[in-house]
Amino acid sequence: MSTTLGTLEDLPLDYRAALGRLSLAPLWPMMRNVLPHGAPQPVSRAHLWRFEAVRPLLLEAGDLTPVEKAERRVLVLTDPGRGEGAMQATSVIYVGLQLLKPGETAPAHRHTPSAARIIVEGEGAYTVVDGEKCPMHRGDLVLTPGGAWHDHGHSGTEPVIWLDALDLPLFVYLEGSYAEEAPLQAPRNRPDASQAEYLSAGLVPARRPAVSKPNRYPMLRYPWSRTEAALARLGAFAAPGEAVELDYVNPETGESCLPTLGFTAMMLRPGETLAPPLRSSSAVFHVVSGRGESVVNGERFGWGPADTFSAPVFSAVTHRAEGVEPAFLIRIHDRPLQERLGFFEERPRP
Ligand code: GTQ
Repeated sequence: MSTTLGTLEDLPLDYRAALGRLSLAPLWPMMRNVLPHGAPQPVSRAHLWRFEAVRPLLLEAGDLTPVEKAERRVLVLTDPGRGEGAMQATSVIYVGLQLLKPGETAPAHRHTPSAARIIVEGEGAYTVVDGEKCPMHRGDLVLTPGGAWHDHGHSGTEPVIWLDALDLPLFVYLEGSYAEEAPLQAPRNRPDASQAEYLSAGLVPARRPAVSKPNRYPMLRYPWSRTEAALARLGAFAAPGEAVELDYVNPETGESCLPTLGFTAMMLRPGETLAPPLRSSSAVFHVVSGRGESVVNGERFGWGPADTFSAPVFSAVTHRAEGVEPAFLIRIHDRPLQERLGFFEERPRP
């Protein structure tokens, strides 16, 4: 049943004025804005950010703005559907490209939103997360969960660039976003948990009864070398057209590695087209290596290494690798949040 609802213009001017004076508004003229029929009507628009176009401007920011004047030297990937300066790529997902030059440090802070980084270019940088020093190599995923202290440093010789993903837009919407600052952390003198405790699937450190406080984020770094090897092995035995995709999870619980954002690593084999169902979640795809093409709601994005593109909620997306090599992508999405709120869904493609 679909009735045509009354409009604001149906109402006498003096009645509308009286409502306004009392900070009131009629629901029915705005009902379909907030409750459209059948599916949400996203404001976000799919977009491709080419790394080779962003990179020179990010390096220029390195000359224009000292890191002390930036705290974090980042160019934000802004959703064209929301106009200039939007601090988000989709409803929930913020992504930005961050530059750290050799010898620079970005001071310690912690904030309510959660973050993760995907390393794009350069060697020698590291992030210290609650005292754990996480090296950053290309393709690594490094978590900084909400409330965790983190600072960045760089002991290499070339600029380092990484992609930040945060659930910042959600926290801003909730009026829950703020940060605290502190001096640089003294890192513990031991390798991060991915190199000391969680080296092999199915093996976790034996739980000691004396350890009373469970660590909610036992592993903060997911080295790309292992992810790529695992994908190659999975792909070797997957049927053609079957998704070769691995979920980044908390190794102790199997749950998403952050509360609101999820991450998967995908391998697209040459010649195969991947056409997942429509999903109520939004996504940002980052190309770790390879070339290919994705079609998002009919819009064609040809991509290569280090490019990033977005897909709003319920997008129809297809991916295809080009050439003879597989392509590797990381998908950032907000399904964990939607599952926690009880409304995540998938629908068949039209
Ligand atoms: O590196 O801590 O892109 O706090 C935005 C906010 C990066 C960071 C961002 C941040 C950071």
